[in-house]
Amino acid sequence: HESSKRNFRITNCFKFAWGSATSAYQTEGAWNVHGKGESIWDNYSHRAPCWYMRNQTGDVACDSYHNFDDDLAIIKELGLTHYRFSLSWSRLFPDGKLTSGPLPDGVRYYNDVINKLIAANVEPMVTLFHWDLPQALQDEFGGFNSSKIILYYVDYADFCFSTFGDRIKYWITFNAPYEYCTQGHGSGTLAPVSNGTRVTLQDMDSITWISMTTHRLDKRKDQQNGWLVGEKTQLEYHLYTLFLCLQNITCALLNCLDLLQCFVLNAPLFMFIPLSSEKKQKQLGRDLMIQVHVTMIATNIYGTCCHYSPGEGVYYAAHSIIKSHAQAYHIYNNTYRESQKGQIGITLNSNWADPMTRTDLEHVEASQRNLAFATGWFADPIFGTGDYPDIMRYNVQNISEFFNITHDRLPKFTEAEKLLNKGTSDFFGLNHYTSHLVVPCSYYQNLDGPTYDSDQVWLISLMGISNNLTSTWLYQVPWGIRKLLIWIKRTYGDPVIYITENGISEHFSDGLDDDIRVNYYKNYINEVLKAIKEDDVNVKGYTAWSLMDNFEWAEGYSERFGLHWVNFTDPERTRIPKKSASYY
Ligand code: PNW
Repeated sequence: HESSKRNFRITNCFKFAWGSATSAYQTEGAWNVHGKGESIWDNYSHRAPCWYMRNQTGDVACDSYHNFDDDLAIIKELGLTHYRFSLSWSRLFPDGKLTSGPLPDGVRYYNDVINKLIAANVEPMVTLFHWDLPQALQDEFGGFNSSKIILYYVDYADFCFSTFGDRIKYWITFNAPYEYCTQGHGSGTLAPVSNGTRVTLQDMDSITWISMTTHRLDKRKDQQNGWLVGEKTQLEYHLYTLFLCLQNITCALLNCLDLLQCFVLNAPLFMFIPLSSEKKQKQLGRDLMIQVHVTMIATNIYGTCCHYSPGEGVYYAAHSIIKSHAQAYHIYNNTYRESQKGQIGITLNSNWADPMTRTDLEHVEASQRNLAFATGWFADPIFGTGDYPDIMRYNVQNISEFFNITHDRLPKFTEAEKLLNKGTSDFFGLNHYTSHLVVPCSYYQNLDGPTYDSDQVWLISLMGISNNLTSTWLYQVPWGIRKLLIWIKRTYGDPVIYITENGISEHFSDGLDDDIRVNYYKNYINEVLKAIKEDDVNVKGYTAWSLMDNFEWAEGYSERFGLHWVNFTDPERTRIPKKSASYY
C-alpha cells in the first residue's frame, strides 16, 4: 500500500498541471489600440464609470498587451506548467464578425504570447470567451440573448482553431457562463445589462452603502472610503431611500432561519434595522451578514435598463451559450482534432451547496435544486443527458403557470440538439471559490414576476470562515471543494477535471504578506489532494486565480486576487510577488 501511494505521488506530480489564470479584459488594457473594437466591458465601464468604485475601468488594467514579458517572467518564476488566459474577440475582429478582421496586431499579439509560453515550456490554456463580447454584436441583436450569436461565435472559434490551434493543447470555449448569464443578463452586476442606464455617482454612493455587510462598516472606516462610515445620518437617509424602493431583492444571509424568513417577507424593514442602529447590530450578533445584489436594486430604482429580464433573459443567454459551445466543439472535433491533437472543453463556475439542516428533507432537496440550477444547468446538457435538469423544467414551468405566463421561459432543445450537446467536453473545467447553505423558500409568490433566483424556490446562506477583507460572496469553506469534486465525479460519470480557477481576494490590500491567501491555497489544495487520493476523483490540474491583481469586474481594483501585487498607479504596472506566490 505504501509503495503504491509513493508511486502514485511520483507519477502524478510530474503529470499534474500547475497553472495560474487571467482573462483578457481584466489584464490586457490597450482597450482601443491597433484597431481593437469596443467590447461590452469597454462600453459598460465608459458609459457608467461610476458603476465601479472610483470610476475605474479596464482601459489599462495590468497593461499586459504592452507588458507580456513581465507576465512571462512571473509565470516562469512560479514554475507553472500551464498558463490560462483568454482571447479578446474584439482584438481580433473589432465588430465580432469575420468581415471586420482579423486585425494583424491582434493576431501578432496572441501569437507572441503563445510562442513565448511554449518557448518557456509552459502549456497555454486558451479561453475563447471570458465575458468581453464585441459591443457591435450586443447592439445589433442583443448578444447572447439571440440565437444569431451562435453563427458569429462559431466563426470566431473556427478562426482561432485554424490560426493558433497548431500550438494549443487546451481550448476552453466559455468561462463561467453561469455568472455571465445570471449577472450579465439577470441581476445586472456584470455587462451587458443596464444598456442605456447612466447612473450618477451620487446614486451609486447610496447603492454601495447597502452592499456593506454590517460588520464591514466598521472595518472600512480606516480604509480609503473613510466617508463610508461616520456619516450616519447620511447612511440612514440612503437606507430610507432604498427602503422605499426595495422589492425584488435577492439576498444571501444569516445563520438563522427565522431571521432569514423574516428577511424574505419584510426585506426592507429587516435591512433597515440592523444597518441603522449599532446597538441593534450588536444585539443581532456580529455574524449577521447581509449581502444584496447591488445592481439589481439599482436597476429597480432607475429601471431604464433595456435588457433587464431576470426571469427570461438568463435562460435565453444560457441556451445560446450551450449551443455555441456544442457547435464549436464539433468543429474542433471534426476538423482540427486529428491534426492538432488538442482537447476542448468548457469551464463552469460552481459553488458547493449543503442543506441548512441535514435532517430536513426539504432542505436537502433545496440544496439539490441549487446544484441543479447552478451547475446542472450547463453540465447536464454537456456532460449528462444533453438536456436541462428535470427540476429546472418543472420549476420554471410551475412558476410560469403561477404568473399566467404561457411561453417557454426555459427554451427547449430538439432531440437532435440534445444529441449535439451531449458529451461535448473533453474535460470538466471547474471554477470554484466558495460554498453555502441552502433553505427552501417560495418567495416568488411575493414578486411581480418570476426571476431566475426565485424559480429555484430556495435561498442561500453564507457559511464557513468569512473574513472582512475578502469579497462579500467569498467564504472559505475548503472541504466544499472536495464535496463538489465527488459530486461531479458521481453525477457526470467520472470526467477528467481541471480546476481552472480557485483563489481568494483581499479588499484594498497593498500588503505582500497575504496570509489569508496562503491559508486559502493550503487548505483548498489539500482538499483537492484528498479528493484525488481518497476519493479517486480524476483531477488533472489546478489553476490559481489569479497570476496577478487585476480588474475585478464590478469591483474594479478594490478586490485583489493576485499571487502578485500590481501597482495600478505606476505606469509600469510593476508586478511584485506576494507571500502566496512563493507558497504556491
Ligand atoms: C470568476 N461567485 O467569477 C471569473 O471567472 C473571474 O473572471 C473573476 O475575476 C473571479 O471569478 C473572481 O471573482 C466569479 O459569486 C464571480 O460565486 C462570482 C462568483 C464566482 C466566480
